[in-house]
Amino acid sequence: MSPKESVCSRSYFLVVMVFVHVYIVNVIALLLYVYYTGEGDTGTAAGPASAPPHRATPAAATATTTTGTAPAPPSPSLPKHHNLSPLGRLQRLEGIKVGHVQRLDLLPNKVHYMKTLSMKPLLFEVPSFLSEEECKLIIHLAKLKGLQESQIMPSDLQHEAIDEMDISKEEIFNLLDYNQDGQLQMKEVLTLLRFGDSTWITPETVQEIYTGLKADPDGNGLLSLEEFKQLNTNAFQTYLRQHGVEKSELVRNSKNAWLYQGEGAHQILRTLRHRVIKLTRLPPEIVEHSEPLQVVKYEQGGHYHAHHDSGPIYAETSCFHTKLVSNVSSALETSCRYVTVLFYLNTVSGGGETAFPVADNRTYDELFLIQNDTDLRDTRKNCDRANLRVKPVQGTALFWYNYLSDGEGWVGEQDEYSLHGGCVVTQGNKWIANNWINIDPDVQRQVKFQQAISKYTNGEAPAKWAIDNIYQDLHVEL
Ligand SMILES: [Ca+2]
Ligand SMILES: [Ca+2]
Repeated sequence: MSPKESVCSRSYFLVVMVFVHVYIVNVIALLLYVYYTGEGDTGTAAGPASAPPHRATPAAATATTTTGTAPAPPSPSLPKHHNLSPLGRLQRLEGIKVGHVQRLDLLPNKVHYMKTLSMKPLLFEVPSFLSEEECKLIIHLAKLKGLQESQIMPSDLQHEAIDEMDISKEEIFNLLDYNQDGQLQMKEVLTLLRFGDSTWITPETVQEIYTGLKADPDGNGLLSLEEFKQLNTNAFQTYLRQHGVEKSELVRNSKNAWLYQGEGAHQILRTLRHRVIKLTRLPPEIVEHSEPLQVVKYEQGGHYHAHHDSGPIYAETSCFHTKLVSNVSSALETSCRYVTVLFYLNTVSGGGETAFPVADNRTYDELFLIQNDTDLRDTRKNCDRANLRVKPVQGTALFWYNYLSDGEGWVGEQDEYSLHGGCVVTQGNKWIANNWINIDPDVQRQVKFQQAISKYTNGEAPAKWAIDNIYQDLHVEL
């Protein structure tokens, strides 16, 4: 592995963990984890940065079948025994090529057409997936439920937590100095500043902070270890809080509500679930036990900087939703959102496009995303530089895969090209809803999860198996 690749993996981790809203302590734990599993390489100036945790050949080969019936003939090409899984192989729609249109039969009296918007990620658009009445009803239900701020304002408490951790300045410096040149470049500093529910920091604000804190006395725009040591760990965030943080300076500026979609839910929400099952062709029991519907409202000026909906998969990674069956505690947790289905509930008067900065790029390079003067993930500034932008039109559904296939009919590696964000709404409000379909890359863990949750549904298992408990780490409150 080249130094550049391992560099990307590490910064990638930071970004991913930021956006799955893991608390700051977890992020630091993760940093240390990545750091120490990388052995001593980080100390040498010319050597590669720390290695990432082992990429999983998804679903560990040690997994055993839980069905106990019909043992398949041992075959090295089918290590995961998908054929034995009651969930079967996952269907994955074909994109064919950008612009390709295919007919869908989702409703008895209406034909839908689905257009391929990009191959990386595999992304589709389905106009009129929802009717105007259905969109209005979903917005109405969200209002009845009550919308909460999607991101809380940064607080002192989060920042105290980091102070209590026993990490030396040198260690943090080494973690951040990706290219190991003994200086922190702007892009390296920017990565530091994107922990948890913090403030989104631009290169301009970093310059302002350097000046305000006299952090860069030699004025070369770089932080040396000596200069870094003079700063408190939270100096940047503290400085910003003291100068006042606007909502527009957060990673996301929106409100949301979660709507339960299981048995007994409002008919429109059940209808939507069934339509999503038809659209994605994924096993109904998996879709039924995925996260509830998230409804999001962006007011004028609202945005969401580009992010991944779900993180990378390493051998050590566990999913929030299958934690109860895996009995493994891991520093690496993610939401395992195999698929995102995004619904536009209104036509936005101005702005509010969904941007895919690197869709169908030839390569994905994390460092390319954060240039010294331009951050392509910044949807307040650089949406017009995104490779693909989708205008919000009422009733349209966007649908994409956050993970590749493993080639054997199950979930494979993360598709980094699925990076996306919400551009600033310049006029009116923007209402969207998200359905995520959560699938554990370890097929046996997903099978165990399905078995456990069906027991709960039948009243045979304790309340910890309620949907709101399973997805509590994703901040779902029903
Ligand atoms: Ca550096
Ligand atoms: Ca300097």
